[in-house]
Parts: sequence; structure tokens; C-alpha cells
Amino acid sequence: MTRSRISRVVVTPVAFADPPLLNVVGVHQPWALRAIVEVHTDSGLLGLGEIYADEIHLARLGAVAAVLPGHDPFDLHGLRRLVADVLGRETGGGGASFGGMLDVSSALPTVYSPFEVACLDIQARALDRPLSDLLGGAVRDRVPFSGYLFYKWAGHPGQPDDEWGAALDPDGIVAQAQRMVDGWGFGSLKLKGGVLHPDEECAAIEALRAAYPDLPLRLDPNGAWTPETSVRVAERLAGVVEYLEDPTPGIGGMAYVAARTDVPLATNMCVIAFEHVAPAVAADAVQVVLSDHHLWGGLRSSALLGGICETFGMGLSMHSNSHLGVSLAAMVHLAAATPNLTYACDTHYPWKTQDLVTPGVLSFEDGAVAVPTGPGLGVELDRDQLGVLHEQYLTCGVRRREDTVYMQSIQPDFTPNTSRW
Ligand code: GKR
Ligand code: MG
Repeated sequence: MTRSRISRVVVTPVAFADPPLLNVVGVHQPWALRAIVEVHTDSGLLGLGEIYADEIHLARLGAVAAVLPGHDPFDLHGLRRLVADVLGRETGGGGASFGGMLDVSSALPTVYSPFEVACLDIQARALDRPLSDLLGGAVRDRVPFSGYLFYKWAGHPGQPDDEWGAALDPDGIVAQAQRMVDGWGFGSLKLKGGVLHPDEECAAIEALRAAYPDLPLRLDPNGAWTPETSVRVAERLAGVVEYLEDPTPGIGGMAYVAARTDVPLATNMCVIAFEHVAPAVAADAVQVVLSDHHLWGGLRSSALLGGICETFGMGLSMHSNSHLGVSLAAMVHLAAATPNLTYACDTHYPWKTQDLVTPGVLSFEDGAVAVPTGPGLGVELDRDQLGVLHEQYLTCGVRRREDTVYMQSIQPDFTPNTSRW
């Protein structure tokens, strides 16, 4: 059998409308950006990937795309070497900081990730098998997600209110939860915190508990609290939350809190690369790691992270950023093939009003997405929609995620809340 080669790679930046979701560093801009990666082979196959599209990241994706023709899509180690060569010494993490929340030290995993996903999509399509089969096979046929609640304004300033309306107090959060649970059937809920004083965010969690006595709940302030405040919140919410997510910044801070509470601590902020695992384990700082194949260097690395979590007795789940269907499909295949996924993944998917994959494959039922059974990722691009979202990118004027800058354009005295309370 002749080996197919990559013949052409297209990277398309897209923008889609995003509501004013509040977080520790500010507020989501009116447009969220993503890059769609299409890898074509000389045998006529097409693989897809999706990733961040801050302009520095886009430039790096473009540079890799230019050298990929001729590469064997089964040679993932070679792909990684190619990406490393292209990046050279330009490996600073800029372009993947989630609006300034993260300090990513290397761009290699985030640049490699969408090309790896696209190559795995190609491999699986060549074999006529679902992508999860390349990750060891699906151990579940449906992947449960957690409904992701945000404090939010009624609409972007100067624009009409969106369909969700405002959520700035416990009643607003419970109303939002009702919409999520009624519309998508979520069986667990996550509240993005770090926005209001921790007492108010605890009150919102308690209101959710009163409204939904049986739903697992989690609160994620993205490191907004001091270690002492985090301990106090853990005391108040013990038995109410299944875990607290990144209450305070850093492995040292998390270890301080973990030593003083039985509430499990989860992170997608202080363990974001393999080099963080050993110190976090040594300090017993984290009980649940929230993976993210975009950040951890693709699906195979994320599967490796799953094995490490199992080895050290840590729980495992996934967090998300604003994303479209190609990312959701990859998350679903990864989660399906991860035996020790101990908590429902979270997703921003309900917050978007547009997508660029053909509808029907990725629908939510009872809060879960059925694992696509078709070849590869199982999703196809809707080219008209890709065109629409690309036009939006060209005209929207947003070129990087800047939650703080956008917030300061509305509230000039705003400073990010990190470890403030
Ligand atoms: O979309 O504002 C947001 C979230 O805060 C996101 O950027 C985080 O990466 O959801 C993520 C988290 O769990 O921290
Ligand atoms: Mg988080």
C-alpha cells in the first residue's frame, strides 16, 4: 500500500459571537476567535483540527502549515519535530493565555495540537474507524458534560440584550442553570467564579444546591482567592461542591489549601504541562487534573496525562474555552477513550449561536454527547458556515483574546481579581 502524504494545509481564522461572560480577568469580547486547520492528503483525505487564533498563534500555525506538504500523516513524532524546528527559539507561550489567566511557557504543545488532531482524523478515516479507536477504543458511547454557568451582563454594552439575559446574583445564576438543565439536560453544573466577593459566589452555589438537591456542583474562581479565603470557602462549601477548581494560584497555594480541607481541589491553571505534574504530586496540591488537548499537546499527550493521573490516584476531567464543533468532536473522542475520566467534562458549547460543522452529529441529550461512530472525528465542515465565520473574523476587528482590555474599555478602574480576596 502506498503511503499517502500531506498535500495541502489550510488554516482559516474564524470569529463567532460570544456573550459578555465575566471572569477573573474581565469579560469575554463580543467575538471569540478560533483557527480551523484542514490537512489534505494526496489520497484525497481531509483531517480537521481547531485551536486558538490569537494573531501570534495564527502566525505560528501558518508557518507550520507551510512546511507540512510531503509529510506522512502517520508520523506524529516527526510532526512534533517539524513543529519544534519551525518554532525554533520562538517558543514563548503567548497566544494561549486565556485572556491573561495562564502563564504558558512553551508554544510547542498548542501549535502541535491541531495538526496532531487533524493527522489522527486522517489516520482514522484511512482505516475507516472512529478516531477514539486510535486512542485505545471508546469505553463509553456517551460523554457526559457539565453545564457551565457564568455571571454575565444582559448584553454587550451598546448592543441589545442577548437571549440569556443578566446573571449577577444567586437568582440570576439559578435561572441560567434552569435554562441549561432544561435545554441540554446537564447532570452537573460548574459556576465560573472570581467575579464577585467569595461570599456572594458561595451564596450562588447554595442557591443552586437548594434548586438542584442532587446535581454535583463545582465553583471555579480561576485563582481569585488567597489561600486563607480558599480554606474558608472550602469549609463553607464542604459537602456542597464535588470539588473546588483553582481557588488560589500556584502549586504552593493549592497545597496549603489542600492540607486544610477534604474538599478535592481541581486545576487547569497550576498543572498545565507535564513538568508541573511532579511538583504538584510531591506537594499533594491537586486531587483532580482538568486536561485540555489544545493545551497539553493533542489527544495522545492527553491520554498519557490520563495514565499519569491514574498512576498517582488523581481524578481527571476536562475544562474548556469558547469553542466550535471540531474541538467538541475531539474532546468527545478523547473522553470516550479515557477509562479514568472521573468527572463530567465542561463545555462552553451552549453559549455559542453558530457553528461550522454539519449539524446532527454532536447533539446533547441528557447532558451527554453520543460518541460519533463515523470515520475519524466524525464531523464534516459546513463550507458555507466556514465562509460566514471567516468573514466575521475579517470584519470584527478582534485579533486576540483580551478580556481585561475589553473590561477596562467599559470599567476603566478594573483590575484582574487574581488572589485579591
Ligand atoms: O471562558 O472565561 C472563560 C473561562 O474562564 C476559561 O477561559 C477557562 O479557561 O473555563 C476555563 C477554566 O476552567 O478555567
Ligand atoms: Mg478552570
